[in-house]
Amino acid sequence: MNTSQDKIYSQEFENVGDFQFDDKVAGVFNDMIRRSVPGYGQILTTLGALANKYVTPDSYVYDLGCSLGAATLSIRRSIGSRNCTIIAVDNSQPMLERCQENLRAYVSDTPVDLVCSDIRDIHIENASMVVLNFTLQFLVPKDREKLLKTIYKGLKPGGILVLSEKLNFEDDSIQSLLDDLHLDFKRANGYSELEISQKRSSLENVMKPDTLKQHEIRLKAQGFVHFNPWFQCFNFASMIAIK
Ligand code: GEK
Repeated sequence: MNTSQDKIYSQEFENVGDFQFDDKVAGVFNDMIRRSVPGYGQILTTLGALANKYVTPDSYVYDLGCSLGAATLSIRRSIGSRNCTIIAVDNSQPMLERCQENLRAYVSDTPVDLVCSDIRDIHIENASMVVLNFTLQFLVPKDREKLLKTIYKGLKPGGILVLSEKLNFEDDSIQSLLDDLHLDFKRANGYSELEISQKRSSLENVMKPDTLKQHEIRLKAQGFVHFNPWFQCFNFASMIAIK
């Protein structure tokens, strides 16, 4: 996968606009997400392990907000031949073009349908696994419940949703401690103070994290029987919800 270094916010901008998944971001995304999201590699590996346990023959797997296809690739590698199709969706054309190239680089018996669409417009059916790997947080909060309802309906009984998100915390001391640890993680990965603060401003209007409690309440309200985070590092978590 392309590993061009993310230097997008290294020069000072007069006006930092809202973050967009445009061509510039797509070109450095692999580097950006690995240096910004603690545990990203671990989460990808575990998505494969979960797929191996939960993906049933003749079903669909949905990767919603697939970006460059990292989750899809991990799942596809792990499930072998199960007569399944992975439906990978993103509304950024530059991401999908690169995703297509990444998928072409490997052979597999599992077809991937790449769909350029808003994930709010996707019909979900006969799904044994749905992945929202750091995507739900980019929807306006009022649309999150509706998408989770659609996912719940489209999952087969026993099917799994894996939801990875940045988290907010009710406790201000915990919030500021975990924010600080995350900032140190970014510094240790070579981001300057300027890059960190400009990226933060660009995400302010675009990404609104929920608390773990909000996730749990909303998922259970849709009918999910089992819920638990399986991973947390600082203010990032990955949760499982099983129908
Ligand atoms: C990974 N899952 O590497 N409809 C479709 N796509 C959307 C929407 C929307 N409404 N909103 C955002 N996206 C990936 C990483 S990145 C996370 C996911 C991050 C897409 C957006 O274009 C981008 O590709 C992705 O969701 C979010 O495992 O950048 O922190």
